[in-house]
Amino acid sequence: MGCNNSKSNSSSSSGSSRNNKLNVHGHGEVVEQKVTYKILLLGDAGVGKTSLAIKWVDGSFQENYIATIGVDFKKKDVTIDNQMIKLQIWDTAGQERYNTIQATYYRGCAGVLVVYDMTDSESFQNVQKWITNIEKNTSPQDDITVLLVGNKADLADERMVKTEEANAFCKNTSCVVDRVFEVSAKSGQNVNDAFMALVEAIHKKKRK
Ligand SMILES: Nc1nc2c(ncn2[C@@H]2O[C@H](COP(=O)(O)OP(=O)(O)O)[C@@H](O)[C@H]2O)c(=O)[nH]1
Ligand SMILES: [Mg+2]
Repeated sequence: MGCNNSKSNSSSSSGSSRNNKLNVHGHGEVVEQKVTYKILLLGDAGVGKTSLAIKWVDGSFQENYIATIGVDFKKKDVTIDNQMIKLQIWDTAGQERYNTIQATYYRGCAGVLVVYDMTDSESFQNVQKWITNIEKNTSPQDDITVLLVGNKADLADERMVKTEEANAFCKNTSCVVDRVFEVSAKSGQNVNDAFMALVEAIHKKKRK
């Protein structure tokens, strides 16, 4: 069992790198305390992981591409409670079978967005397999935070996965934030909210 219940009080410094040395200038003013969180995007091929990363970081969307961020990651800075947080967003280019993601990939990871396509019920059924993979390849000390994301909300007429069904899954699965975020990488709807909810949930734990 690789992740702690999100309601637990355990804290850990893994999954983040924190520069605890405050930069105190001559006047005793605290300038900056750097925090970096590594975030992974997991989920079946075609659910829109790459599209979500590109939408959030670059603000763009493409209808048709074999999109990969590649072996590299995207960077984005956000601010929570006046704290600047550096994010590394890792995508799983062409490794979208849950049994091919190995422990090394999770090293230093603070949080995961597990994405399904709400117009594809199989991608939702496979969410449990992604969670199992996370649990198998991480330890409770890693204290990884998981947020469930249902993508392609713009295709409302083709919806196959109910919101209540996804919320019930979240409530019954430890280490997953207790509600689903339904988003669209195409329209941008809720994309920022979903990423920020994950970062805030990670930050809340790490700060303890
Ligand atoms: N309608 C719609 N299509 C999307 C959305 N997100 C991604 N797509 C499309 O779904 C396909 C797969 O997206 P991609 O980001 O490559 O999925 P990945 O394999 O999970 O990285 C592409 O054709 C995207 O244009 C969305 O929110 N709405
Ligand atoms: Mg991709």
